[in-house]
Amino acid sequence: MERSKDKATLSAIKIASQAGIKTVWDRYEAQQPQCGFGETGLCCRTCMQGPCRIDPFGEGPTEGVCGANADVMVARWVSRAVAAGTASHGGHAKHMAHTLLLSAEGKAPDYPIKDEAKLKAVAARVGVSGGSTRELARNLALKALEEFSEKTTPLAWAATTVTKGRVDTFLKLGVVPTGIDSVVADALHRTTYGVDADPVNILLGAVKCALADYAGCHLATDMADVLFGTPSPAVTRANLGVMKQNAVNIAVHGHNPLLSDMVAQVAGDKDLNDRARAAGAADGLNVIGVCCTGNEVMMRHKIPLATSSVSQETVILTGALDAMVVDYQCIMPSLANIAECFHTQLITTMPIAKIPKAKHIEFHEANAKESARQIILAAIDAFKKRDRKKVNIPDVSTSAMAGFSTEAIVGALSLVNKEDPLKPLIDNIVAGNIYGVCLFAGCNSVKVSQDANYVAMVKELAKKNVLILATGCASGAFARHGFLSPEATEKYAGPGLKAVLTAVGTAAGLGGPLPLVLHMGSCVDNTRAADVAVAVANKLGVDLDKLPVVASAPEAVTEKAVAIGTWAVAAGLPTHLGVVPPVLGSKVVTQVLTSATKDLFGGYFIVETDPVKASEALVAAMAERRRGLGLNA
Ligand code: BF8
Repeated sequence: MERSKDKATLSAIKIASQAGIKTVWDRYEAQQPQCGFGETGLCCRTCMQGPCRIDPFGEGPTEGVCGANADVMVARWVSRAVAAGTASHGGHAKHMAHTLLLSAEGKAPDYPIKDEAKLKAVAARVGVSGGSTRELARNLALKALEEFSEKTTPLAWAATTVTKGRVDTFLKLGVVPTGIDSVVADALHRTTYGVDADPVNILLGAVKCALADYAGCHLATDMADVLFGTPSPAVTRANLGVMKQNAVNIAVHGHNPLLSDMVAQVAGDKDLNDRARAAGAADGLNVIGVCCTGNEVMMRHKIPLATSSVSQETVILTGALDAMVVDYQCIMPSLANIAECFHTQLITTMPIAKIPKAKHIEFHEANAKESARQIILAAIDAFKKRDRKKVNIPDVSTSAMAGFSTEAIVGALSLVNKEDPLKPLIDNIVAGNIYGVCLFAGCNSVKVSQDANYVAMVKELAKKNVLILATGCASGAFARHGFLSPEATEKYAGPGLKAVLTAVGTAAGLGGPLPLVLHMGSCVDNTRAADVAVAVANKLGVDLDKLPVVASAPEAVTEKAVAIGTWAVAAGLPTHLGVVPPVLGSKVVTQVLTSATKDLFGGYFIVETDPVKASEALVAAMAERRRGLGLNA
């Protein structure tokens, strides 16, 4: 299997193999064959009487030492993965809320409220009031922090952001989350030794937890917009070619814009750029993004996106990266070993995410600019040790337009119809010019040829006039392959979709179409796409499970992706996975996830590794919804 479809990634892999440096692809090969029990979810290590395993072909024991059968083992894995994902998004969101509180109390002067309109809109939505901006921000931060405690009322960030129909469904099924952290704890409790042994009940608990994940993601997005501004479309570039030979290259990698936005801001400082030049970097400082935090600064500061996810090591392999600055989540520990082969300084910044051999510069919100300055000075120091003979930056980059927040999309549509911005979108869905909407989300997996599924599926769906939205590393994949551009619309969109994207793009003053794929941000920003769908559903007076809207994670990897996929299904969306999750060992769990959830929530998982067949399945799901609405299919 070709390791990647991305020329820049392939070039970096070649450098690694010539130098005898092991990358994620080599480590994956070294793991082959991977354990068949684990691959089907039939390995249990919950207690110390194990490990227990069940033969998926029915030979040997059919239950573990405690009596847990295949269904219980697999359901437990799903639930614990969702809980870990929820804890991650929740931790990110809580960090933002604490910083908003510090900002409101005047204890974090580097984080002023940048978007008062968003502050007011979010506060009004969740029922918070306050006189001055600071008072309002303080009350909103306190309300946000309450979302993590045990509550007796539904989470405000879930209940106020979905349709009434969804709330009714969640109430009926007993899956209304009542405290992000307490729901995570509940999921861990019920799946520990000797608690919940009913696989369906465990899975309903997982859904409840996933809905708390949705609230956490939404909260993180709202807080980021309040503190850093709501994104609007901006053109920048993507892929390894954005690194500069004659600059101090600093990569920000991870998730929370609290760190990356500050590094991006401080990198504009004249004194620091002069210091970089004095060290021999004629072009000064060059900040580049990796993974989700790369998406955050791409949208708000036009910081170019170097790469994402599975190819994160390649940025160091160019030999031109002076500092890799990380916060938390999706950061491979291998970065430390790869950095050691070069002059690159790996810098960890968060107390919960240290890596042996990295330099730890703890990031403090109270003096964030000073923390960012220390980080940049460390990068300049590392630059002085750069070995020019090892520099090999692939000359590969593409133009990419990013930053289609919900507000930006509605704003663009309002240029077509000022009184009723959603009308053009709905009219075009009704007329079939837009057949449906597909949100691409999730990661890049070493288990498939990097980006192959994304590239094949976007072409298939675009020619069928499907409007494409993207977040996270999905948007990174599309950026690196040129799909976040008007040229891609000209080349790949079906006639109806092209006409709509051209009409809106022209009205927005672009002089041509909108990009083929609308980049909506990082993984927590999947809730921006949900907001658009909810607004359309409310306007049509139907629930989300009636809309021709689908989701796809063609290369899902992380527990966070499991949490997001689960809430997408609970929100009523047919949701495609292009990598088989470890659930096939249980007929019950497989049946619930791919079929029974359709009766309960309207949404369901479609597992299909072939990208063309996956596209056909998603189009079929949209056709079913269109027929249900009485539209041409
Ligand atoms: O949260 S898409 S590899 S970077 S988990 Fe991670 Fe997956 Fe990328 Fe962002 Ni999302």
